[in-house]
Amino acid sequence: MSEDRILSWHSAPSKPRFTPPPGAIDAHCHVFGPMAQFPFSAKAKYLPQDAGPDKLFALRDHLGFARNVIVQASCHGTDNAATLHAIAVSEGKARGVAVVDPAISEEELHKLHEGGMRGIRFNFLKRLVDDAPKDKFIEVARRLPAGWHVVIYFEADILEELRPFMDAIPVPLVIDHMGRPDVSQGPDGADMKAFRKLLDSRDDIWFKATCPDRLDPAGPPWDDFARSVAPLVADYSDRVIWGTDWPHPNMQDAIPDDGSLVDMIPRIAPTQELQRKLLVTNPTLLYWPEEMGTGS
Ligand code: 0GY
Repeated sequence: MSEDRILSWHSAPSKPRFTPPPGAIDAHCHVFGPMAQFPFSAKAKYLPQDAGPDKLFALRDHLGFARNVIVQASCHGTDNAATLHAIAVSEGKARGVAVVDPAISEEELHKLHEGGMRGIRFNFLKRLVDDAPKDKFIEVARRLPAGWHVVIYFEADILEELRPFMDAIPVPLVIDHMGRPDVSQGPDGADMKAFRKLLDSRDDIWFKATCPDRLDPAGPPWDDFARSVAPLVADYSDRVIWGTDWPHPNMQDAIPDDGSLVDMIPRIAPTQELQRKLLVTNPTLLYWPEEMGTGS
């Protein structure tokens, strides 16, 4: 294995003190490769070491989770084979979010649905993708299979610029990592205020209360993240989901202990009712809606 391939995950994460409720879903994680079977995209902006489904599912069990939502990582471009493979070998315990060429046919979208995908992701981070064509994204968002949603990944400084684009998407939106606010500003800071305004503009915008490791430069125990995010989870408790972000793409310098990430959950969702919504009810509604009797 080449030394140039990035290792971004903790080799021996601690056992969390917090026990997730039965049926808990890690709703934001990825797989990388294995490269020999699923080569990375020629356009990949990072070249990670293999982090396949066996490792992901071992971590799921170690952390006390029941299921995963696997988000296609940018290093695999628009070839979803690695993610589909992971879903296929999960024994029904994973579903996914795809990244597609906006020119994808209805037939291919249907195949992705059959393979367990329930949404597509639009990535606006310049360090991860070469282009993000808004008009083409809107076009494909208009012809997604029934029940699908769009996941959007952007940084706080382009939230306002993206508002007309997001307004034009006719299916539910799920915002990765809350649009990466500066959590050192606190719960009433400009970034959190702008994000709340976005959530208030539509009742079908969901978000991931994820990635203290990415959003809180002070590092563990991620106090700024906890104090900024807890009020958001309390105020929008029916629209928030959670995930580890394993294998933490690109996090070479501050690789988080996944057990410590799980121990953040009671700090942002202090009651059992909030924990159930965050980890079970809300992600089930998005990814296994047939279990809620609301769709397929
Ligand atoms: C994340 C964040 C990142 C990477 C990706 O698809 C990806 O490569 O999502 C990042 O580098 O910020 O959510 O996994």
